[in-house]
Amino acid sequence: MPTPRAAVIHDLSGFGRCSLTEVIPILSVMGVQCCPLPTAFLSTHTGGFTGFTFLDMTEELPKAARHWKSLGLHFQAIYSGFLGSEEQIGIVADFIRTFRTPGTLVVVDPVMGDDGRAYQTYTPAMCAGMERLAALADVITPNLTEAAFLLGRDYGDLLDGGRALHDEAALRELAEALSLGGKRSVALTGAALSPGQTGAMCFDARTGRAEAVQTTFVAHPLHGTGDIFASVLTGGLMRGDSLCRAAALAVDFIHACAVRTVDQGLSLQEGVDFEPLLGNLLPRREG
Ligand code: PXL
Repeated sequence: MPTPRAAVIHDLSGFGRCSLTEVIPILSVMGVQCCPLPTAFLSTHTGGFTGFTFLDMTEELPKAARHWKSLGLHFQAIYSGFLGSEEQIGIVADFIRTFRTPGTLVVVDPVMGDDGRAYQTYTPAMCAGMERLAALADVITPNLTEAAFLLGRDYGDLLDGGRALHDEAALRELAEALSLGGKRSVALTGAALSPGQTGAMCFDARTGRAEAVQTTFVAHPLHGTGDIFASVLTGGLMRGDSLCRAAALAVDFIHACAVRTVDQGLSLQEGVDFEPLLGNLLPRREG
């Protein structure tokens, strides 16, 4: 079988483990060839750092896409995450329209913020644009903050003052509401059915059903887990796993990485210590 190929549209942050420094190793170990389109180069990620550098790659993206088109490249998946400017919304949307074929899997991780707040480099216009980009996706992977932004709801109201946090029916409704009437699949991250758990609520557009996947919650500040989740999910879907199975693999992997990160005593800035555990994602041997 030829190695499947994915166009991965995320930033490259030099230190702190997120985006392309997670996306590429994870998809590679899962048997996918990654073709990166870096949206920006940063010295570090923006969570818990000040003074980071930021090189906006907006002008390069259409040029690289045109070159790829001239080469006749095809992608089994297009997977986008953190964007560097408002203009990139339209550029990534054009990329999807240009390269999508009937079999292409389009995953949009609508990276915008966490804990009720937008990330430092995200403007309100970018958040509004992300909703339009996400409308093109087969699968989206918002956290609860991004879910609130996509639905145009107040984060506090969405969680019903915290009550919705551990309410399976409320989380199921949220995932369904994000599916645009069942047209796209949703893996809503940070969905906890009880205080000691965490995981995802998955609405699968193929079955029309929502199901939760859960693991034990590791109470430690972690950065870059959303990128790990969406990357493992994309790798799982590309090798034919169902949404729920791919999400369960992602949730279990993040749990193992979180335990290791705590054991190593790493700070929020360092990100999640995932590299020694990449072998957990190797393709399963049948028989
Ligand atoms: O993990 C999301 C993310 C991606 N890229 C950069 C970030 C963040 C979150 O803070 O700062 C640069």
